[in-house]
Amino acid sequence: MAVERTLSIIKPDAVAKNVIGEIVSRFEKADLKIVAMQMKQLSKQDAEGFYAEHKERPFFADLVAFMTSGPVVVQVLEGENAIALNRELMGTTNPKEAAEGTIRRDFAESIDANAVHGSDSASSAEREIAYFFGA
Ligand code: IDP
Repeated sequence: MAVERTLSIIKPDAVAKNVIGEIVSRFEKADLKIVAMQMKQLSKQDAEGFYAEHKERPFFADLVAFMTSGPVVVQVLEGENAIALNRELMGTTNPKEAAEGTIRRDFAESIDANAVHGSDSASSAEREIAYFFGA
């Protein structure tokens, strides 16, 4: 398996709940290394650009409002199979359907406030890492 990098965001709901450390600890216990990390208040423009692929979806305005409602923690995770591994640790988009022991099952309330973001493919990871951290 290849060593990959993926972009993770701890979303405003999880930051507000004081579980940054618990979430980061799950990444570390799964052998993902935090190779970059930044706490950031996203602007409307930051959030709209990041989620541009969803701009025609009915939930886009709510998603942008939520992502700018408080600080987030943006990280680059590195490790074997990091993209799929992070998605596995996160659980499904809707926390009510997420498997036991996943981050979303344990820390998220709803499909809008679902604790974490993780790149879903190698091409998204590349674009998303560059979006926040440059080359
Ligand atoms: P993902 O975060 O699990 O990759 P995506 O389909 O890429 O899910 O959607 C991005 C984000 O948009 C989700 O994490 C969630 O916060 C929000 N979202 C997705 N689908 C819905 C929906 O049907 N209603 C409200 N928010 C949604």
